[in-house]
Amino acid sequence: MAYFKNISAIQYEGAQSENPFAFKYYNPKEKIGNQTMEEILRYGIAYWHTFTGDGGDPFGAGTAKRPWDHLTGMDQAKARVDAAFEFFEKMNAPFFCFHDIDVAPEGSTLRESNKNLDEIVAMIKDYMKTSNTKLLWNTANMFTHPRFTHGAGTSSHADVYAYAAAKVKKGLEVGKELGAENYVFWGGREGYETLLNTDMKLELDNLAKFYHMGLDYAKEIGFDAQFLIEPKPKEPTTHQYDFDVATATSFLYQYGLQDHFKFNIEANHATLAGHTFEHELRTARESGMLGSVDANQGDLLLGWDTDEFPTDLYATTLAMYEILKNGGLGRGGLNFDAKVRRGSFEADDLFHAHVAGMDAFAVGLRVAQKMIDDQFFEKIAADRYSTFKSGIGEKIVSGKTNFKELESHALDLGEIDVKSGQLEKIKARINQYLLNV
Ligand code: XLS
Ligand code: CA
Ligand code: CA
Repeated sequence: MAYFKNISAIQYEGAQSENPFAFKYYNPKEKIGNQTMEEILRYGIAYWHTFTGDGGDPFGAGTAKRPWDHLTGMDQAKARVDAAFEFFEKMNAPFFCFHDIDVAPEGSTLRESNKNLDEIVAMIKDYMKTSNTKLLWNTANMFTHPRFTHGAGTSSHADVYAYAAAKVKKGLEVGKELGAENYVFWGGREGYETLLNTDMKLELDNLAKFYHMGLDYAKEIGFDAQFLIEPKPKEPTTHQYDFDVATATSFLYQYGLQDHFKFNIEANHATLAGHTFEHELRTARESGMLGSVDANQGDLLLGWDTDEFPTDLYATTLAMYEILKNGGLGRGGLNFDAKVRRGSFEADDLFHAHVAGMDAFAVGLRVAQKMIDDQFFEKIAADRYSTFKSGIGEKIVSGKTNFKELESHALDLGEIDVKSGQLEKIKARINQYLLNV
C-alpha cells in the first residue's frame, strides 16, 4: 500500500521551478569540488519527528494527520516502517536515524520491548536489502519513560542504570544488525535539577563507566560504528552534563574517552547553549571531533528546543563552511532532527519541510564551496593575523619567546597600529555570495 499516493519522487528542477515538490538547489549528482552533493551532504531523516511525532506540544494534543493514524500498537509500527521506506525513496534520502521506541512500541518488560523491536528491526532489515537508504545512526531512548526521571547512566538508582545499559546493549546489537554508521548518545536526562540532592562526582564517574562499557561491548560484538555524543545545555534537566562541545570534550578527556567519541552537533542545541551553530562546529572541528550534525534551527524568540527545519541560509552557509573545512563529515551526515510546526499537520508538509531543509543546505554548500575556492575567510584571517607571521609574532606562535623578551619588545613601542575588524564589509560580501548562488 502507498501512504503518500499523490506524491511522486522529488526531482531537482532548478532555481526557477515553482513546483513545491521539487528541489530548487539540491541536485544530488552535481559535483561541488570533487564530490557530488549527495556524497557531501549525506542527508538523514529523523524517524521520531517524521513518522512517530504527532504534533503535540506541552499545551495541546497532537494535530498531525497521518495515513497510519487508524492503526495502533505493532500494526501501526509496521505501517510506519512501510511509510518510512516509501518516504525515503520519494525523498531520495541516503540515510535515516531512530531511537528504539520510535520504531517499536514498549512492552511491559524490557524483554517484551526487545521482542517488539526485533520484529520491527527484521522488517527494516528486509527493506534495506533493496532500499538505497542506510542507517546513519540509532540510539536508545532513555528519557521518556518515568523510570528515567532521575537520568539513565547518571540515575540515582542502580536498577535504572542497569536497565539503561541493557537498552544500549540492545541498541548496539541493532546498530550492528542494520549496519549503522554511528551510534549516538544524547544525554537525555543525564544532568540534574539541583545539587541539593545530587552526588555529581558519582553521577559523572558512573556515566563514564557506562560509556566505557558501551565501547567494550561494541568491540566485543564487532560493531565498528563511530560513537557520538550530542551536547545539549538544558531541556529536560536544568543542568545537562553534556552542556556544549567544550564541556563534553573536557569530560571525554578526563575519563580517557577522547579517542573513541566524536560529536553530533545540533544547531538548536548550540543556540540553547548561547552559542552559534558554527561555534559548536568550529570547536569540534578544531579538535578533530566533528562527527555528525543534527540539521535544524531554533527560534531565538522562543528560546527553547523547537527543532525547526533549517531554512536560514546564512546559518547553513557558515555550517557548510565548517563541514567542508573538516574535509566532510566522514561517517556522519546531516540528519534533519526537525519537526514540522504544529500547524503544518498534513502529510504533504513532511515533504515540503524536507525539501526546504535539503535545499537550504544545498545552497549553503554551493556558497561555502565558492568562498573556499576564493579563500574568502582565509584571506581575511591571513591579513588580520599577519603580525604573527614574522618578527616577535612568529616567535610567539613557535613558542620561542618569553615574558622578558616580550617586555623588551613592548616597552618602547609607542602607539600600536591596530586595524579595523571590518565586520560590516565582510557581511556585505557574504550577502553578495548568497545572492549569487
Ligand atoms: C533531543 C535530541 C535527541 C537526540 C537523539 O533534544 O535532539 O532527539 O538527537 O536522542
Ligand atoms: Ca538531536
Ligand atoms: Ca533538539
